[in-house]
Amino acid sequence: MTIDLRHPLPGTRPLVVGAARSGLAAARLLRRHGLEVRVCDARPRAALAEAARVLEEIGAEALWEGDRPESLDGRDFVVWSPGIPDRHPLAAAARTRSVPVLSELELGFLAAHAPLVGVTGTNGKSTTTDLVGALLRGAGREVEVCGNIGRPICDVAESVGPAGLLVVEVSSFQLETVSRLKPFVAVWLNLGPDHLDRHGDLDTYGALKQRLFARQDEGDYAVWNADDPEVTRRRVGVAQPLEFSSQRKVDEGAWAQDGEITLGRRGGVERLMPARELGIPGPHNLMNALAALAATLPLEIAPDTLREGLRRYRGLEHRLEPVATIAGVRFVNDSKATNVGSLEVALRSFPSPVVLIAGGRDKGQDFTPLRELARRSVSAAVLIGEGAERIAADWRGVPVSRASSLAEAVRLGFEAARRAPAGSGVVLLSPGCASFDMFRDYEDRGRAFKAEVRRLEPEEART
Ligand code: UMA
Ligand code: ADP
Repeated sequence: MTIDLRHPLPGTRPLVVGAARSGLAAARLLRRHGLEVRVCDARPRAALAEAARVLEEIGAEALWEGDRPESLDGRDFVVWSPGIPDRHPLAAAARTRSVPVLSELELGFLAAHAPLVGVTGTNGKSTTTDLVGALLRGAGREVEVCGNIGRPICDVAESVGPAGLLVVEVSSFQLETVSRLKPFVAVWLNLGPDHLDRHGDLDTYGALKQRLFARQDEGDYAVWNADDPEVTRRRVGVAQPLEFSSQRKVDEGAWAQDGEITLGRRGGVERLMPARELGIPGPHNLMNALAALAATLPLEIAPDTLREGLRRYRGLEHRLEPVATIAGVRFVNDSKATNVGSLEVALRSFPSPVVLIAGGRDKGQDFTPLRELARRSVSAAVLIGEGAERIAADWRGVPVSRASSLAEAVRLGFEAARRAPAGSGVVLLSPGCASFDMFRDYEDRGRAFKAEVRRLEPEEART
């Protein structure tokens, strides 16, 4: 027997692996359909008290310290959490036993009534996903923004009707365990080195991104970055192509030329607005906006509505977010910069050299491609976390110091930036590394940074 969501499931007795946000959302969805759900997690019950309470309440079985192959016994399919690499022994055991493994993302897709707009890439996913959501909402469409952005798709998949849309941020982790995912619109923003500790090399990482497009058909749309050769050389699938570019006109899609954002569709051209009127700053955000526009083309939104939406949209917390100016020093929170590409964008965003706070969980990244840029644009770097030594080694010639906490880094950064000519000092937190060595996640790190900055204010008032 199979249970039919919108699409059939491979069985009735799932094992959900991971009891964090994705696992709990998947368990809730499956229990709503009456399946006999077992959830396992490596951590002990004491560390997951709230999850334990939720699972009890919905009537799911829980196996704590239980991410072991034996947890598969009696199970006919597995729902996988993205944070767990799929080389895990439990996934290997499932494959040996021919038990299908699907990601929480795929389960959400199978349950969804609405078509999906899926956004992937190395950087800009959250901003673009959120912006697509804002543009669609502005057009009066029923929409939920979900996925890797922090809200599991399984929590909202069934709450949007067939005329609405699910706008989903899609990570490479989620794509490790998909085989049926078929978005109506799929967007590939860019590709650069990231998550190499998990995926090994750029080609494996890129091949995972390709899976977003692999099962689309001729009625679907694929949105490609025409300026990123790493994306253009990996175009796959049969969906109708749309492109975006900040350098040249494209046949179908969105581009910027001479500062004008322009749309092209079925031979027609619409000059939308000057790029400088965008509510989010910087060339990278222009690309995000163009990608979002290209993604909305199949949805036939009126140009006036798009214009209004783009002017109003102000971006997300933790992305080059201005925090405060204290004694002439500007503090900027870019905690979401967790890889080399986003760090590069941040360093290029300031006209004069900044004091940079960087470091964190070392994902095996190479910072040498940024050495010359750092020598020009970083007056001093305060390094934190596990990645500190690698950055220091890769950036010979850049003045660096170490801090054992973010609080100390903020203090050292402030002192260094005060030495800059009046009014030009900037302390930028743009770590270029993941946060998990010192913080729960990048949001926790960003909030900690802002709290430390605020602590400087009264001190400053006393001096
Ligand atoms: N666990 C095991 N065995 C292991 C390892 C972990 O049982 O060997 C357990 C852990 O104890 C934990 C659970 O599995 O309880 C881990 O779940 P998870 O890491 O998938 O956490 P979620 O809360 O479900 O968060 C995930 C995404 N996390 C990751 O991909 C690491 C969130 O993206 C996402 O927002 C959320 O699903 C909702 O869709 C975060 C992220 O860092 C923001 N993403 C990466 C990125 O953006 O760079 C890809
Ligand atoms: P993601 O969800 O892919 O991590 P975000 O929108 O959260 O993307 O942005 C993450 C980081 O990358 C931020 O530091 C931001 O300034 C930077 N960034 C945003 N868009 C781009 C882009 N198109 N190219 C490079 N870096 C970007």
